Amino acid sequence: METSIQPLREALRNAQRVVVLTGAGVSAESGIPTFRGAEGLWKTYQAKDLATPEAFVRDPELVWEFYNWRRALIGQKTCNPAHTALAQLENIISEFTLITQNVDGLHLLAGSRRVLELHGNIWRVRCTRCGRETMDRSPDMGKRPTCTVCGGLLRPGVVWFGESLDPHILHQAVEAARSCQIMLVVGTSSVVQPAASLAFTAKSGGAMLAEINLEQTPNSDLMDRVLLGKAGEILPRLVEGLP
Ligand code: BV8
Ligand code: ZN
Repeated sequence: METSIQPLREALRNAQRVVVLTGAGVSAESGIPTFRGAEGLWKTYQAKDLATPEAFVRDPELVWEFYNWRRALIGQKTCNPAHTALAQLENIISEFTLITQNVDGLHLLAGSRRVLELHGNIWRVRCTRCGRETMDRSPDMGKRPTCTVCGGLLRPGVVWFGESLDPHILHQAVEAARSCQIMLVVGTSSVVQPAASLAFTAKSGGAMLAEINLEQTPNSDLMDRVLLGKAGEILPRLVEGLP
């Protein structure tokens, strides 16, 4: 397993089709808590009580309290050098796709254009009665926000555990993974499906895989290169000097 940055930079220099798959670690240096790990959200809160459709049916006010808290937090944060480096990388690769599990919208804020938000976006809300979706950046949506069209209860526009991903977005992600030459897997614990299996899709399509993370993950063995460290330090160094 190769651990130096230079061979990966050289490979990127010669690549036409690159996919980057990101997770919460990319936003950690912006001050947004990750989900797993010592200080992860799921250490303090139970995913099944807050991020499942059953939880929302049982106690929508509790679920909204959790999302309002995260909205207020994320609303005060901005992109970090990892997001910026990925936006720069897109400018020098002819076919570039950024697949993110993050719901914070920071890749778009940093200027990334082709972004597939696999798990939705925390600023999106959807009516549980008429299905209407809107963007709403209020930090506090209240305890029981309702649809302005039909009065139905609104829910966060994110994908919860046990829910299917948007098939159109997932299809694009799978196609990009299948046909890429290089996949960078950055700041994800690689345990949530189907996102984690996109690395297998890329590998079986012949791509070179590289992981950037503070630590090894269940997918590390699949990688051609593993760069251990902070995304906000490694990615700017990687992109520096390209093309
Ligand atoms: C689905 C909501 C079909 C949004 C989230 C058994 C086998 C296979 C699958 C399953 C299974 N049991 C259950 C499932 C399905 C389940 C799943 O995968 N569960 C796992 C946990 C076992 N998946 C689903 O339910 C998905 N849907 O499969 O549909 C279906 C339909 C019906 C019934 C069954 C199946 C839907 C998944 C969506 C879940 N939504 N959250 C929100 O409010 O945010 S998940 C949550 O985890 C977040 O969305 C997040 O995006 C996602 C992934 O987490 P990561 O981003 O990887 O973050 P994590 O904290 O884990 O890791 C951070 C990493 O960063 C660490 O590795 C750390 O070392 C690193 N790091 C930290 N700092 C830095 C860093 N790296 C670099 N630099 C740093 N500075
Ligand atoms: Zn409605």
